[in-house]
Amino acid sequence: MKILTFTGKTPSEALKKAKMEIGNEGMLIETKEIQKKALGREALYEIVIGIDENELPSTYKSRIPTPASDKSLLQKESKEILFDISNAAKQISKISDVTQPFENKYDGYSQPAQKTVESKELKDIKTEINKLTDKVKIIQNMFWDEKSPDIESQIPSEFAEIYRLASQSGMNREHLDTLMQVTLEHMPLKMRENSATVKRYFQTILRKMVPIRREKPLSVGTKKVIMLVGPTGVGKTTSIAKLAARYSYLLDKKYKVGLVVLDTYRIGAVEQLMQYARMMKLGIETVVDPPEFSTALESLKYCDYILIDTMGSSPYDKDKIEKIYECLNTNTTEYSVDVVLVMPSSIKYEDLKITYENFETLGVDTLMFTKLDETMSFGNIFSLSYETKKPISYFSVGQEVPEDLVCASNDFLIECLLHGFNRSKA
Ligand SMILES: Nc1nc2c(ncn2[C@@H]2O[C@H](COP(=O)(O)OP(=O)(O)O)[C@@H](O)[C@H]2O)c(=O)[nH]1
Ligand SMILES: [Mg+2]
Repeated sequence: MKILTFTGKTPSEALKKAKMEIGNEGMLIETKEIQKKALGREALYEIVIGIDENELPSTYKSRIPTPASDKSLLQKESKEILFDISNAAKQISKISDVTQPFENKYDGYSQPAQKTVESKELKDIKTEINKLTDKVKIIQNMFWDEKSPDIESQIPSEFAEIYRLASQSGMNREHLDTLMQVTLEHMPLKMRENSATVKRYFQTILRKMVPIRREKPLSVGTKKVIMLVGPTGVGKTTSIAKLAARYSYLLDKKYKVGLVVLDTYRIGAVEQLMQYARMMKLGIETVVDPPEFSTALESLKYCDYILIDTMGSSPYDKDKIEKIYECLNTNTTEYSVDVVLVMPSSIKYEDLKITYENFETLGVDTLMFTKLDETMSFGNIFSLSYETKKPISYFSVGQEVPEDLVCASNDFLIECLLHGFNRSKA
């Protein structure tokens, strides 16, 4: 047995919607006025319908939100209680005709016919139903999350699926609450009626919340210098190779690309990039001390794109960051350097934030997230860019050079966030 709710400006409008959605089967359990008519505001009624799951049209079944899987015990309990309610409701309908199969029985503003004299048996059943209804409400609220008392009371059932997806995505709790708040406040009432329209609206809000820096073709005569910074092992060198291949031969226009390796650790660690440079026949310069940085850029001035890889190893990247900072600070060339902070999407939001704070002093322009193929949840990425207001420029979705690189787009990130990473959609 499923308990469904429908809303409308009048009870009969809500009933019409119910009929359109689930046909004539089902039983009217309750009619509530959930919003009083006021100046400039329509009244809002909600009707509660109980329907046997087998009688639900197949098109409707698929739209009923499924609660979180890890709460299966609660689900079971909830189902049993719902079943009890419907059984009790059926008994009442037999005894007193209070709840009726809703076909042709209720089509106006007035409440359903009610016998004035109630038998003791009927009263007992009603009390029982009230108790069970309260229990269902408690269980429904537990499906949301115990930690968010303010938002949970406002979340309508149509939001269940989207709320579950977002809260399982690793998104920061406060961001999720803001997101739900904004969605609830701004969503037109008529869009709230089913989970499909709720989801669409929610996706629109998500898209607007996440900053993205789209790749633009270089305008004539301009050059771009891009430096990848970030912890060791996140995929900077691999990404430099992917970008180098992209700019030098994968785009419509073929650009001249040069590489710089800023080696703050030990000579020899540059070999990985040297190999890529040889394969792609690209100029490459190595910088060990900061004064060499400007010289390296000058010697690659024939290039349209100069890509700078940084490496080094020290606890919390402190020495490395200081050295990079010095290079940027003593840059005497005409080039401004676009600093891209590279981070793996496989670590949780709190760790991403610590990494960001470590590298923030370098004046981060954009964020690049790697290893999207190694994670199932993407709310951490969303939350970091939302929190820092730093746009995302690229995603790395695997180890293969050059193909596993995706230019950032809102659609791609939101798709990952709600449905997981899908290589075919990259
Ligand atoms: N699965 C996966 N592995 C990656 C990705 N990007 C880089 N890697 C791997 O991560 C390891 C470290 O990469 P590297 O570019 O050397 O990291 P760096 O220390 O930041 O320069 C290598 O084994 C790469 O193949 C990615 O998007 N997905
Ligand atoms: Mg490297």
